[in-house]
Amino acid sequence: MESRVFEQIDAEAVEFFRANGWVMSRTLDAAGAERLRGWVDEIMGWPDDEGPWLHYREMTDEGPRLCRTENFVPYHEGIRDLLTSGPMLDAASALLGEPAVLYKEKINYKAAGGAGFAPHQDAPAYRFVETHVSCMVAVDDADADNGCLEVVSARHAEVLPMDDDGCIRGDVVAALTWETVPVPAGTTLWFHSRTPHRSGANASDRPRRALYPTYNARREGDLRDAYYEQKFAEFNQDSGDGTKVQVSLINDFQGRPV
Ligand SMILES: O=C(O)CCC(=O)C(=O)O
Repeated sequence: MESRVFEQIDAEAVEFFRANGWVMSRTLDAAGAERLRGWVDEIMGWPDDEGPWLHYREMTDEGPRLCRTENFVPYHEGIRDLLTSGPMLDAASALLGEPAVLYKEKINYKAAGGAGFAPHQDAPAYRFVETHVSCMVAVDDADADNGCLEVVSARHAEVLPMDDDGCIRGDVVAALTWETVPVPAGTTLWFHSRTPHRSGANASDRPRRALYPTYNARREGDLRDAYYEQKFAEFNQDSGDGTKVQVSLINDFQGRPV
């Protein structure tokens, strides 16, 4: 599959997305990508205990590293504007075919030596909503060496059989055709919530940071607050067995606990 980058989410890009379950668009110019890197540096420096945002860490051979931050949009104006208005919101609406609203957001940092994600679809981890689209806005260049995403085209019609972790069952994974999708900094890879995806560990000495907003159809409600309330309630009920870094409502993250 040719990894064409659309300049914007126009009718042709929507058609590509509907057929394949993913599409790439150029979201930021060089100055915008640089600004985003600065914003992500700021968020990485936020303290653990001074806000409702949540930092998660994983153990790497170089020691503990941030692997994810979530629930930061209310506290960062630049990223809030980027994700909740203008071209990003318009693109999400075009891909959903109706007005969109931000459902949740996260940054995955994937430091050098950071872990990857098991093959999964996102839909089983979402609550309250039926119609959603996510994307990865590359903060740093993402490539095969530092653990870019791999996707399966045209398999977004249904939720595939899962294992006990809520990830795609091994025999199904083996039968799918996986494509590696390098994403240059400032470019966005949009994907359907049932598009199978996975990523490898970061085997390079460069970080692979990426911003992941998820949008839902506005007609289903503005459910961002409800999502985080429910997620943290489910985390509190089941904090896992300590062998995994619990970052999601499914056990897709392969990082080592600190
Ligand atoms: O950032 C990655 O490498 C994969 C992210 C992902 O699939 C997830 O966070 O669910």
